[in-house]
Amino acid sequence: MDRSPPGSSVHGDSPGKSSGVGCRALHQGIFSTQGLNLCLLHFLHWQARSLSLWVASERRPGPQGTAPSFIRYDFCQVLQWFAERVDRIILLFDAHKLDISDEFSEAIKAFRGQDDKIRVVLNKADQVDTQQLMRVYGALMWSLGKVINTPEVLRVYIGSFWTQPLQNTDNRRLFEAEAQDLFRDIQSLPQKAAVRKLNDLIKRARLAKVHAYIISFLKKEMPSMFGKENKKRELISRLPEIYIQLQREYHISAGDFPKVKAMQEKLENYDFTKFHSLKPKLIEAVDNMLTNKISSLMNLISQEEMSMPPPLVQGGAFDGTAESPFNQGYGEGAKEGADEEEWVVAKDKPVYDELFYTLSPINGKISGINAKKEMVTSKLPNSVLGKIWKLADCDGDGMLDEEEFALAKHLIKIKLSGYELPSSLPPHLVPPSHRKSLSKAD
Ligand SMILES: [Ca+2]
Repeated sequence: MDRSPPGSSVHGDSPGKSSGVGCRALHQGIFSTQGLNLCLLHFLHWQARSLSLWVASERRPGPQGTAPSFIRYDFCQVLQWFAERVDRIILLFDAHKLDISDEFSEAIKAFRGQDDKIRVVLNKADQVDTQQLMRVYGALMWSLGKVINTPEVLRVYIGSFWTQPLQNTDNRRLFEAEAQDLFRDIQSLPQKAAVRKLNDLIKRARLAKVHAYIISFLKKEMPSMFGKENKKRELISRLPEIYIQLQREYHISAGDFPKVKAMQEKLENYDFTKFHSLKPKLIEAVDNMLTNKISSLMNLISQEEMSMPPPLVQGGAFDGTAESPFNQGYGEGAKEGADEEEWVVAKDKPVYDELFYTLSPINGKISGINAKKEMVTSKLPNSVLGKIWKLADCDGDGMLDEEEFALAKHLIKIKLSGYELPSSLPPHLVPPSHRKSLSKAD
């Protein structure tokens, strides 16, 4: 079995070397797990600054349904190699046949230590109804919780990521919002790439330090004349104790040490007498870097980003719908009526007017107290009603005129239909009689 990292053969140039512009799906490879058909890897790679890895739970048979014959590497090691180098790992699951196989669990375990890079997509969610979808979502979170260790709740994007008509349109708005969230996440990756690389450097520096402690300890323990082989064997079997001793002596957490078993296997092949002794000056230099230099580098990164914000990912799914009526939320909720000449609230105003005159207006305006009596019947929480009040009372006189009241009712309707309220009143919602006074104030 070929255990060398797949860097040159699979991926061509290392991510750091190539220089592309914009986002391109550069590489698409098919890998198989040991004897188990395969997972699909899909790499997004842009601007030499970030790299995404997609792993699908999908398995495909080899030619004519036979097992693929090109199994020549340790699949989990391949995944691990990529996981260390990418900015984002996206796991895809199908909502209509949720199945986390043992192989897929193993693959996820290969991402250990990179858990914070993992995002999950619950795909083809349009093929089940809402009730099933909720059950599948719960089951997925439960299963993933057992294999992925993150302090935060794992982000799962629900949607239907293909171009076919939706089978079940109940959750269309949810799918669109989720897709936008996912795109925004991917788009912002280049901004975080520099910080991530710096974090990798810190991780590696700490590993190198621990390595130096282990190696120099083994060297120190070796006899100068006889019994070298016996001593070596003894030291290898005592490695777990040695780890604990070094942890105490140098105040290093156990998590910074390499895995005992892998280390024991590797040590078999070395002559311990040829190891170097500990060089305190070098350790000092690493410590100095970790405590002082890194923070100045961090400052440099934020300065650089302020003077020249890194470009967002463009192309592919990121192009197209942004400026069209099919952009998410276009013409819906608070944006309804944005491109109409008539005030959108006017449609339902006769109904609102009738209500208005039951609230004892004085000089064409109702008081805050009377407006409140009516508005709380919506059962919206006071925090939301307070926001609506602020938006609706355009002139800020603490009372609502006929139009302001209609606007308040319109905003309540928007909120009750499940849309978000705007943070400030968009021009098309400003009541006609208030438009002039507002523009004068400008
Ligand atoms: Ca008012």
